[in-house]
Amino acid sequence: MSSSSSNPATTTDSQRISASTLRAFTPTRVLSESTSTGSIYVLGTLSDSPTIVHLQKTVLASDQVEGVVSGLDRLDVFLENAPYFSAHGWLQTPPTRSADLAIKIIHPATEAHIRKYSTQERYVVTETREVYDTVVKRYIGSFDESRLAWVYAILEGRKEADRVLYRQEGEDGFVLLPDLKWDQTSMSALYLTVLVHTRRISTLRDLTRAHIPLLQSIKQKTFETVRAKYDVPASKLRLFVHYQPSYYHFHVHVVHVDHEASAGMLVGQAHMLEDLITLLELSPADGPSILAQKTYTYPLGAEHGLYAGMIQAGVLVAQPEKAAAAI
Ligand code: G7M
Repeated sequence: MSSSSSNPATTTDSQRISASTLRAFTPTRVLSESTSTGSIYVLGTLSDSPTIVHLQKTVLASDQVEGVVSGLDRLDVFLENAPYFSAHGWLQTPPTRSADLAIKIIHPATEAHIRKYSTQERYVVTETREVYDTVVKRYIGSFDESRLAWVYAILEGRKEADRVLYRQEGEDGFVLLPDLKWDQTSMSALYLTVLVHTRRISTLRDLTRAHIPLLQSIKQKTFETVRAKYDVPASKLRLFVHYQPSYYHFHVHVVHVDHEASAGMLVGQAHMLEDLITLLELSPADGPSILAQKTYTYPLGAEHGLYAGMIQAGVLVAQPEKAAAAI
């Protein structure tokens, strides 16, 4: 993400996005929205490039609550049915006040980004080992490596280096850092990511018994680091792995148990790290692991790169497309 100080509408790789850069953003359409989180993905143009902006109202952290109710600037009550009242409140605006919005920007956004964040029909697919061999493996092989640039930049210490919480070098090593999704304000929304150094594990299907020490080490170091850094005990953490993931480089999600469930935490897509370790332990000493052999059933969006292959293989039946609304 970048911006130019001389021309707010121009961006280069070495500079950053700023409020003035964003004045040149022209929205074109809403890709998707969530009424439960009050967040919205908007597609638009910035410096002639497609750009996705994700807007979400920040949550109040518990240490910010003091004085919020007693110090409101304005209150508009829109429902009065004593003892029930509903209102919109406006906070005062002292200079120290916390941010109103958590904003994520993808600039320039690729067609793959636009598809990923668009509202889409979702289907449940069942992927046997055979479907993996004939459809999924080919898709993973064709996955554009440039989409992993952000992963390699973190692993090589070129990006987000100041955010890294734990780093262990070497083929058996990994990096623990806050996920893009977490702004580090509310502990109950804690969301971290573990990225492994090895490039040999695309998905959990590639895990073997030989990876058990790596997975145990991820677990232990994550527990120790989160306890030391955030004072959150192991018993408050969910460690899980996605199948299908969005990126074919093995990573583990670390999420506070009180985090409201999002699509990526639902049954089907999320696999507890502990369960993966157990299934590897139960796998035969020689030959493919249970994780490599088993059938997986998971949700798949019609905009996902695997959708066409699943239709071709007869795993899914083609559905008519729906048009998106413009702003
Ligand atoms: O398992 P799956 O592939 O769906 O998850 C990828 C995870 O990586 C998501 O939780 C993203 O929020 C996170 N993520 C994606 N990007 C592009 C970044 C990034 O640039 N930095 C960090 N820290 N996390 C990211």
